[in-house]
Amino acid sequence: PPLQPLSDMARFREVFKLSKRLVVLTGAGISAESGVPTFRGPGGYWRQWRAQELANPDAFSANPSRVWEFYHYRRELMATRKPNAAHRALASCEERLHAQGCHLAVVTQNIDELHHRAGSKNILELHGKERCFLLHSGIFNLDSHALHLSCRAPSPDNEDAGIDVEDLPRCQLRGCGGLLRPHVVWFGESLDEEIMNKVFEELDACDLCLVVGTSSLVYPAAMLAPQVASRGVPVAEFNLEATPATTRFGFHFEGPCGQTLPVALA
Ligand code: BJW
Repeated sequence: PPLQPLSDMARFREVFKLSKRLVVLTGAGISAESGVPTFRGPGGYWRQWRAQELANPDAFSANPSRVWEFYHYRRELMATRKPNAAHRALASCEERLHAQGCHLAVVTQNIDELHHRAGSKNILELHGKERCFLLHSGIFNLDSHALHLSCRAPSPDNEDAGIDVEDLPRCQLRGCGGLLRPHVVWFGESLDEEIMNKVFEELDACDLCLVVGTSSLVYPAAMLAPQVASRGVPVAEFNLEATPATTRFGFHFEGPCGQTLPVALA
């Protein structure tokens, strides 16, 4: 693999024009220009905690109220944010390729649903969905359940509300009453096997892969694009900075992806 990836846009566009199956792997950075904080960037704190300190099952067991407040805050924040030029470039590229009998899949680590709202159709979500809850492997949509937390404002500036565990969102099916949790994949938890199988099918068949706005630090997502590169398929990274995976890729485009991606996929 090249040690110094190319940042030659004209060269990338030649490769892009010949490709028939694209996979675009996205991370929190693609939503940064929409105003959604990334995990490891400067806005990665909520109250005094880093997101990764709350996005794990131990944090939920120890303090379900705090973790619920954190997700409630993010859910409300995401609902007010809009897809940006990078999400839109992917959606219109998918539509264009589809009309030509070609194919584009978005594999996202994000739970913000901004790809859906931009109009992307072929989306595989690795880490779950912000709006759903989970219990006993049943999935509940937010709309169909009263959310007791809605009367509180879990601002980053507030103290912990210390909500009684009985008052947290509960399963309303057949008198179950169990404590619901956000339907997301936390550290130490396995990713959905069915989704991973579809992701591997897409990656095995692709002839071009884009990696957009991810630090490539969190596994197994971080290994996907390097695996594609190791079978000789061109991979292009779009990020504000180099990542631990950059040297594995053929192309690297530095800068806000809301600016670089629309040019790359025009
Ligand atoms: C821009 C930009 C702009 C900004 N334009 N760019 C192998 C080796 C080592 C460890 C492990 C391993 N396998 C498993 C592990 C353990 C663990 C792990 O990876 N730990 C590492 C930290 C070392 N992985 C797991 O536990 C995973 N499960 C698993 O592997 O199961 C099997 C297993 C079980 C038990 C034991 C062992 C194995 C699960 C991982 C789940 C991650 N979940 C979260 C929360 C999801 C829900 C939620 O949103 O709350 O997913 S954590 C968080 O990180 C979230 C993200 O999707 C994920 C990745 O972050 P992402 O998207 O890359 O964001 P950032 O902030 O890190 O980066 C943003 C990037 O954008 C930066 O590079 C910026 O420069 C860039 N950027 N603005 C372009 N405008």
